[in-house]
Amino acid sequence: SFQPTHPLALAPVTSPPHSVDGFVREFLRELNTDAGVTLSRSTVNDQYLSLARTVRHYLSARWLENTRKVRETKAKMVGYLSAEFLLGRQLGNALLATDLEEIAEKALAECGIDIATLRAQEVEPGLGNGGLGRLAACFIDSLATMGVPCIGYGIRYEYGIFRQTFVDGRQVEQPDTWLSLGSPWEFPHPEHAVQVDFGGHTETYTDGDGVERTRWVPAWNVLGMPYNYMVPGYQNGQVNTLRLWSAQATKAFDLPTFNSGDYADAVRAQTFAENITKVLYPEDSTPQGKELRLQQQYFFVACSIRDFLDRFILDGDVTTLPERVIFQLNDTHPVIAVPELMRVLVDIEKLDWDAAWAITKQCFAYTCHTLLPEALEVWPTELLGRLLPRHLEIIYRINDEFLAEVRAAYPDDELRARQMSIIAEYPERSVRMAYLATVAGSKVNGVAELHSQLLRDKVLHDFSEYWPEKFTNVTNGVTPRRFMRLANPGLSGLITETLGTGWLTDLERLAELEPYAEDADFRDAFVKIKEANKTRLYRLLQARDGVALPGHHLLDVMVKRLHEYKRQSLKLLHIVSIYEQIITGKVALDQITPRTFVFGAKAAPGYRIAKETIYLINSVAKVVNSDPLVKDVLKVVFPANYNVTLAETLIPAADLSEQISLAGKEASGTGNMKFALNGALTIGTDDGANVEIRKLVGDEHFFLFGLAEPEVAELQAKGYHPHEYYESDPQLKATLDLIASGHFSGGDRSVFEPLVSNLLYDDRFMALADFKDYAEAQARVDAAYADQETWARSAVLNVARSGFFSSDRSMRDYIDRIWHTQPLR
Ligand code: RUG
Repeated sequence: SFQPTHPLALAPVTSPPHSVDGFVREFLRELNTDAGVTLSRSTVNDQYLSLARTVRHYLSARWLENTRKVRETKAKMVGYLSAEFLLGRQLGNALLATDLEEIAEKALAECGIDIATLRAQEVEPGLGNGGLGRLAACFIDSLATMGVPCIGYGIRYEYGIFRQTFVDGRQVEQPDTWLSLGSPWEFPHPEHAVQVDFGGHTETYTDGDGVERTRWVPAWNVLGMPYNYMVPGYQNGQVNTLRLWSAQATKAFDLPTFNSGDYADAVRAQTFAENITKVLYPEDSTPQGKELRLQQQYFFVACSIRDFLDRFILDGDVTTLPERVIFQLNDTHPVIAVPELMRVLVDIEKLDWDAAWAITKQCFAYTCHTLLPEALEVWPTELLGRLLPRHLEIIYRINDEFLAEVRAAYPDDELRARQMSIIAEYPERSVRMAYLATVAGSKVNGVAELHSQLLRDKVLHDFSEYWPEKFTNVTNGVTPRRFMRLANPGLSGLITETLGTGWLTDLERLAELEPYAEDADFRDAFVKIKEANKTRLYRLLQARDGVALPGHHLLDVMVKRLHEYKRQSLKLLHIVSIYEQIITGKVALDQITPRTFVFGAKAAPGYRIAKETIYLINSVAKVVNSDPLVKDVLKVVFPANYNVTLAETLIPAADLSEQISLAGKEASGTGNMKFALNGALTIGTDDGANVEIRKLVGDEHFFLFGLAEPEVAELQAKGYHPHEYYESDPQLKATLDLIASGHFSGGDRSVFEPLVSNLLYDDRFMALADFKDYAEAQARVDAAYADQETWARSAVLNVARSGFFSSDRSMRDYIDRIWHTQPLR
């Protein structure tokens, strides 16, 4: 390695001074020398980029020091492998982590700049779909805050989750060009590019020691280009790394072809390679899309494993790997890492199979995030074998050895062996990635108590019987730095005034707020903050979407991905039901609790029913919002493009949090935690982490409704007939009839017929079965909201009793139960 001689180069790297003058100097230097403009000629974007780079300077010294320490002390690291990291905006978090908020604001004000304008300039990196990706972002924030060495590995998608627009009420996807105005938070390292192979065939050969070996003869390859991001801990001087990979062609440009005039062909290899990291989770309903997705998965884990070995196993002794890393598999997307590590250890490092398998089993742990069978990935062996022939061979051998163990443990139970096989034979021969992860992983965890129990009892039942000690639960959590301190400065300020500092990194301390639920002054202050948060939201929605909202309504919010199991349609039935009762005179206006309903949801581009549901929500909103009869009591708004940035303004304003999935379908949910921590009350089913929220906040501060999971299973078994609910419940009938009548589609009865029929004759997620109970629970919400004092008391108690849902606690659980890593001293 390079040995510097200059004394300055030998001294530790230092941060710029923590002062307004120091900050101004750094900022202007960035503007002048990096952006190459003077302040007076600079654009808002120049200023934003320079501000971001300035803040980066304050993190760099600690980052370099951290990395050095991890290498030197050979500390065991968490390698968090995730196809998604839904980071949200970086500037606010970096200013908070470095304790530079005030200094930066003053410094910019002295330059004549309002920092709020620059904050608004940042485009969030949308490198995730929803809960799973946001969870990964919360986890790396917590690990940095706890000083636990971690490297996050993922994909630098050129286009993240699509930007949702509505055209005549229908979702239209636009590309998310998050990189187009510059990306000041990343550090590209082309010199550390890694080659990743695909295709071809395998062959056997005998090595110099007479050992028979296999080698992979790939057909093509691409380069993985790393981009580093700093992951700062909260005001603790710790900075971890997130390393995202971008695909590039090995030979990007063919000059002779270009010179011959075939310009398109000259860059064909480049276009082909770059497609791998072009978009987040491309449509997988076509065979091409599926193949691309497998390419993405292999691409990023192959880069990451190579990178970890090169970077941290400096003496080349790969047998020490389990002492240096635990790779956490965030869902099945990175599971191809298992055969990849085996390939590296056996084919390249020349370990014998058993030694390699012993190492591999210690290096992985697997988190499952779902119970829906369709979300458990399987790869046809035809595809996997064509793209990764050596990996398929390795998977077959892992499976053979595993099934031999199973057969030995359960002689005469061939059915069990078949059920547990990593290879499924029907409807086509394929690899069950969740089973592979379970066989290889040292631990398998679900993400909430109920989910982990259902994993053990149902989805992975045979495995949990065979390896009971392998299974554990870690309930999800969210980072209070972003979702309280940054998103809700008002409430955070009140908590700090009341409890002093320290609660942001020790969230169980929120319990100390409990007595203040009885303190009228505290409740008053709390309510005023909620009102101010609503005003802030309404201003934003006015500016962003042109909607004007009344300040005094109960704010009822349902924000999450659009999926049938989450049951946005049930929420909609409730809204239409109230509306129907008003317009038919069944209830008087003065009996209605004025409510504003907010939806935020993206539907997967190829998910037809989900997109139709969006259209129905927008159509109902249009009719309800323009009906003078209900104008004082009902509003329905659906701001387009719900993302982390919007969540940060929406959640702190909400009164009511809608968590209404069919019991047994939502693995955990994390939005539910964010709402409770910001003082919204939950209306919810006994599903996912709702169960734990309800237990902690108490039944009287939570509106429970709906079938419990065993009841769902029972109803399913005996045969569910949704139209029977329609026929026996006049209000449900009237509600569905109103939708079917064309009332929300300009009289055209055909528009929503497929949605209505789907509910009446299929209704996979039992919205009709839960409708009545849901409407009754909503009536309890109205009654509770009528007593503002009691409501405020409940809201305060929701905050006080939700400290458990910090992602710091989740990380402690992972460390104790799975990783066994230590914080850096
Ligand atoms: O749907 C789940 C949520 O319930 C959960 O809170 C979140 C984080 O654990 O993960 C979501 N998820 C599940 N995202 N993708 C999947 C299926 O692979």
